[in-house]
Amino acid sequence: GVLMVCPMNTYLEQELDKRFNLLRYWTQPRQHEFLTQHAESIRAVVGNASAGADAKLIESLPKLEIVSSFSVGMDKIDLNKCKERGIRVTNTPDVLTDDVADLAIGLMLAVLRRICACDKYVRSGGWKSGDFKLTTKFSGKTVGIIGLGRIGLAIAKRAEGFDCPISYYSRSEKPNTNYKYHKSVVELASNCDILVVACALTPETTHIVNREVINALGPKGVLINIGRGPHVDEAELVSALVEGRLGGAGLDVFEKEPEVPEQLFDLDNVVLLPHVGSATVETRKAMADLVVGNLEAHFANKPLLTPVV
Ligand code: 8YV
Repeated sequence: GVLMVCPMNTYLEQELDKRFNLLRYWTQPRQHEFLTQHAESIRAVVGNASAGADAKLIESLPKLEIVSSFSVGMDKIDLNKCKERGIRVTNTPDVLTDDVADLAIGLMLAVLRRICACDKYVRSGGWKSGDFKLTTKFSGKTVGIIGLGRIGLAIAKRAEGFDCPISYYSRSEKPNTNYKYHKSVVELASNCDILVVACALTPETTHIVNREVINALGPKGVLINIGRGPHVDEAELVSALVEGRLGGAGLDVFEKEPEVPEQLFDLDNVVLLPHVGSATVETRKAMADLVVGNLEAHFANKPLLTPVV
């Protein structure tokens, strides 16, 4: 049996249904009893960015062999526990890189050029009566990236097309780039116009954007988060935006999704998206094919397509 922990994608469900005995965890009114009842038959778990396999779930599944995640991020999976138990883990890297990087650039343009506020202005009839205040140029702005992995690099490549100087922070300096390395996030934030979070969420990167970083970015600086909500101290972000200590923000992720701080709703220097970085028809299909392909490979004793553990 394959246990799907929450709803993700209809195509993925269909493909899993065709091949396996698919158990839909979220539809069960009594989840504890359901797990006990199926514990001996569940050999795989399919999770995503909102629910994966924590220690408790793993412990209740003695026959679990593989966790196949419908996401690149693995912060909802207890990787140590999986290693300990010899449980394999797969994710969906590469196929979503373009979409997430595209959206990061979209957020930069949307915040600086006030695309959403302008759209609202037209729809509300404001154009006929008033004049619109000027916005901020994007081309040539310095883009600072936290995490120069697959997604960070794809953002850098795109921003270069807008003549943006690129700088970055990561645990160690990367040998193969000419981008400027900063050895702390505060130093990076002090030296860029737009700061982008593009690293994995781990205990070390939780609240990596804190009050000090936000103040270093400053009243003209813009924060873009396409990573995970907990990368940013959200309460500090909200107060900085409300007090004008930060120039603006483009956010695809939040600390307690789907909850979004309502104080942000009135700010037109902020663009808010419902965690849609990878949400295109093309990419979600490619992600689903990877999830299924990894499970098929595992049960056929073949090498996994995108193994993590
Ligand atoms: C998805 C994501 O939103 O890949 C990730 O880490 O956050 C996204 O691609 C999610 O996993 C789909 O439900």
